[in-house]
Amino acid sequence: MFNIVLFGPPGAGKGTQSSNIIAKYGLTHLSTGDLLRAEIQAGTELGLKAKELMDAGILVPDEVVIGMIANKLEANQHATGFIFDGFPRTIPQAEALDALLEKYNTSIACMISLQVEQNELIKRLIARGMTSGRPDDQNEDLIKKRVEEYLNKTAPVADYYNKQGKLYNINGIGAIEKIFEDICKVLDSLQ
Ligand code: B4P
Repeated sequence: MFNIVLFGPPGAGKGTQSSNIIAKYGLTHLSTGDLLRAEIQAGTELGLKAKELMDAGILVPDEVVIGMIANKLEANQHATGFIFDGFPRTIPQAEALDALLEKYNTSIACMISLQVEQNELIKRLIARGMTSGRPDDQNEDLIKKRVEEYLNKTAPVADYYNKQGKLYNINGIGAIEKIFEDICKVLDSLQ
């Protein structure tokens, strides 16, 4: 299995680049943001609880997202590999992911970290909010709260993978195709 973590602040281009990576490398996409939004759409109890937190720009509890990922891994044991998009977002999530993958005799090959500065993130998410209808993209204060959550709780996850020699920083500003090319160079060198 070839497993990668796609990492970056809200609006860095994770969802955007995931689509490109999946199309080229045939990996199975696991986006905790998408999984949570599907729960909200389905009106489940989990979705109702998650919605309150997501609409406030706050991370949902670790055990909730870890449980969702565990179920997906079990259901896709024969995949050629996974792209983890927006997960792990905390150190306990990263530790849980390593333990889960070990159960299936596999591991993370690399973390691709998209580097984008805050003003650009805010600009992108406000623009997306105009068409996506996503409640968490609707105003600048809320977006700043998400970036603050990222800086406090998520940014340290990069160091976790750096210590394992698996962190690759990629400039996330500029043409989507150029950023994808830079990502491919890393992925091709590891396959
Ligand atoms: P996510 O769904 O992961 O959403 P996101 O951080 O906003 O990033 P996304 O991937 O969607 O955006 P992208 O950068 O592609 O999370 C939403 C919420 O769910 C979190 O706040 C949290 O509450 C909860 N959650 C999810 N996972 C969790 C976890 N593991 N633990 C706890 N809570 C969790 O794109 C943004 C915009 O930029 C797009 O409009 C795109 O077109 C544009 N764009 C992309 N690349 C560009 C480029 N190069 N130039 C210009 N624009 C670009």
